[in-house]
Amino acid sequence: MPEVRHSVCALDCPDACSLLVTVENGRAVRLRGNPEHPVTRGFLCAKVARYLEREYSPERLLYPLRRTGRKGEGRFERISWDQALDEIASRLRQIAAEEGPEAILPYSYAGTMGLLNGSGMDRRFFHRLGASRLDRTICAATGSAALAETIGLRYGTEPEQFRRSRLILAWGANILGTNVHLWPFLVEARRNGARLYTIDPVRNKTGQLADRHFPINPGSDAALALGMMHVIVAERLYDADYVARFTTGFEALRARVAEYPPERVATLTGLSTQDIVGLARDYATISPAVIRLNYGVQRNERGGAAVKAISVLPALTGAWRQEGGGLLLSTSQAFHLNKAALERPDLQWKSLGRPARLVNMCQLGQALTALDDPPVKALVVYNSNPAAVAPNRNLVLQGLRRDDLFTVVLEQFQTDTADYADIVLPVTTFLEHTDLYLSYGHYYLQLARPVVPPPGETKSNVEIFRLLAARMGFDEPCFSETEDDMIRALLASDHPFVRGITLEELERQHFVRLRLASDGAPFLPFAEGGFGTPSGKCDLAAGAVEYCPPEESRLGDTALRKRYPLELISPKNDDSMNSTFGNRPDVDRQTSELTLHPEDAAARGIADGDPVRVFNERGSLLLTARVAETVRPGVVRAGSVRWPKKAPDRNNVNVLTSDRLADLGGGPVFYSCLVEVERCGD
Ligand SMILES: Nc1nc2c(c(=O)[nH]1)N[C@H]1C(S)=C(S)[C@@H](COP(=O)(O)OP(=O)(O)OC[C@H]3O[C@@H](n4cnc5c(=O)[nH]c(N)nc54)[C@H](O)[C@@H]3O)O[C@H]1N2
Ligand SMILES: Nc1nc2c(c(=O)[nH]1)N[C@H]1C(S)=C(S)[C@@H](COP(=O)(O)OP(=O)(O)OC[C@H]3O[C@@H](n4cnc5c(=O)[nH]c(N)nc54)[C@H](O)[C@@H]3O)O[C@H]1N2
Ligand code: SF4
Ligand SMILES: [Mo]
Repeated sequence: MPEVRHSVCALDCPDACSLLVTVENGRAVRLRGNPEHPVTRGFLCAKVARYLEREYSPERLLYPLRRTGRKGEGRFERISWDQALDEIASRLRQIAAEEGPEAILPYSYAGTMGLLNGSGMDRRFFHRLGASRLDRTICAATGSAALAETIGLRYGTEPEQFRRSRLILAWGANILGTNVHLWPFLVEARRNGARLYTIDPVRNKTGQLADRHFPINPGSDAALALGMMHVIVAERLYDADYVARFTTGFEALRARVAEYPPERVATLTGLSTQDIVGLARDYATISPAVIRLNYGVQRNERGGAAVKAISVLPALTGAWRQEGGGLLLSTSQAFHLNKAALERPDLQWKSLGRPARLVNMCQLGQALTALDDPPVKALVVYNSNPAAVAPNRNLVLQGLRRDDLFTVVLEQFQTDTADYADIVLPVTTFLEHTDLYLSYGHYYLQLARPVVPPPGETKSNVEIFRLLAARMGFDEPCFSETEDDMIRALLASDHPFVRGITLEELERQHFVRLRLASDGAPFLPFAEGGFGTPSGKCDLAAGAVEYCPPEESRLGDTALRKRYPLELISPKNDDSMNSTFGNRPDVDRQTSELTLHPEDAAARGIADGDPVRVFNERGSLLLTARVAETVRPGVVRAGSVRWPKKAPDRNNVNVLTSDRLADLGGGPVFYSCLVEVERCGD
């Protein structure tokens, strides 16, 4: 008899969908969105609607493997779990003894958003070991640091409230591609007369359906926000009452924005003066107005400034007062769970007597080739595919190729990174293990139990680190905790948003709204102030940034832009999830294309469909040209992130991207990347 079970999509996506899985004879046969979840609303994105192909793919890793070929070559032999765990434990023990435990580096990101498998037993293990700590900056660090300065909390407008908005700015946010469950609320809003504007160097699917599209220069968003505030202040369109009661630093902001009249902002952003003025007036006078800001806006050299300047706009206009007004970058900080009980950073005191050193994950290549005292001698990768996703790929590979580096990779599939491993460990998918999920795009906490049995000899990250801890002789009680113990530890929080939510309630209901407001009333986080800054007010002075164009841009370093005159951005591919699904042929094709504006193509004798070489001083890459006006002249686009091993030149776009850091938070600058393009011979 088919049975319907509940699960949660674990992919790194703001939607964190509630899933219904039909299981027949122990096999999942159907996957759909839970119609009862207020944000999932019964549908899934196209990529995960096909997730069962991945679940039952013949390419799934099922057994532990030991490398037999050269690093990167991909030749392995099957070994037993005992052999694998013994070898890992003895190598880690030896490296810790010889070089100190900080010679061991974990490398993980959001392959799963599950808290237990993403930052649970693994963190306990590495803290107890005294390993280097990874600074997990690769996605959101810059924007998070910016919000911390201006509004102080990563809370945002509830997605459900977008149906009440009258003006929606999708600012560096490809809603249809990366946050599709917000879209139905926009459709509802627009049926009631709302307008949707997109601000993006690329006219993607979302931009094509917008009422207005503003094709901004990459990395110039801070200038646009300053220009808008110039108009809003000059024309007295701000909410003086809100500003007086719930903000600080208005005078500093007023002085700063005076320096950014629309004419100046036009030369910086590539938008017309008229458009800037019009946008500012619409934003300040159409109400409620909401900004869907996404992380696309902060993956550049000026990303911190951009998020700081943009994030004070709704305080200036008082948009936070209204249901359907405000700004949404992330909701994640509202999940005030007991992370310390889960991660146990205190265990570092036992191993090292101090916090371990921090290694920025955006600079993995440097960490593996230049870091000293101690050098990195062991790398343990899970929930991530750095050989594909990390910037400055040539340097990353140089590091991964080192013969004296011991590399362990926990994976579901034989990725490029797994090809460099000494030992590969096969792991479960989210359909096969227990986990607890927060979301960075809504306010529901969710529990998922295994819905199908793990295939072959796969084990979860939690189980693997539990077994490794035992092998290492770590005997603290936290290493023998069950998944349920770990969830109870996380829920042991006194914060009013979480207080009283129990495992039993989650078990019964599958998803539980945080206790944000009484009786399911709309959550208006900053309607009456309540910002997370030291003053409790929105810090307008922090938003009063100074702007200059990114060095690596068409308005930046002169010598550089002469050699490499095109700005490459490599945003998310609609039908994949970073490098997850990169083994699908359709995804491989989508991520093999470079979109150029007709003027830039013509100037180089490039026609649609031509093979092209894209290059800069960091590397060179082969792609297929797509000539289209969806990018503005001077900007080229390649969807990310391709599996390099599927490409004829075994490479991907991150061979071109830089491992310099953004202006704040230690985040990456994937989209500050100058290149030149030439047609290749046939
Ligand atoms: N389908 C799909 N969904 C995903 C992912 C995926 O790979 N595929 N990845 C997930 C992850 S890890 C994340 S972090 C989120 C990210 O979600 P988003 O932030 O929405 O994704 P991006 O594609 O990085 O960027 C969004 C848009 O910003 C634009 N952009 C680039 N540079 C600039 C700029 O300087 N200014 C402005 N205004 N716009 C700019 C890009 O052209 C793109 O259209 O999506 C998640 N969801
Ligand atoms: N050029 C360019 N590069 C980018 C970006 C970009 O926009 N452009 N985006 C950046 C961003 S925002 C991000 S977040 C990063 C994402 O980079 P990553 O976090 O590395 O994301 P994925 O590429 O999806 O790789 C996740 C891997 O985890 C594995 N996995 C899934 N579940 C589990 C599990 O339970 N256990 C284990 N052990 N493994 C599991 C999957 O099989 C997959 O191979 O990429 C960054 N890189
Ligand atoms: S990837 Fe996002 S939209 Fe797709 S099913 Fe998962 S959570 Fe939902
Ligand atoms: Mo991300």
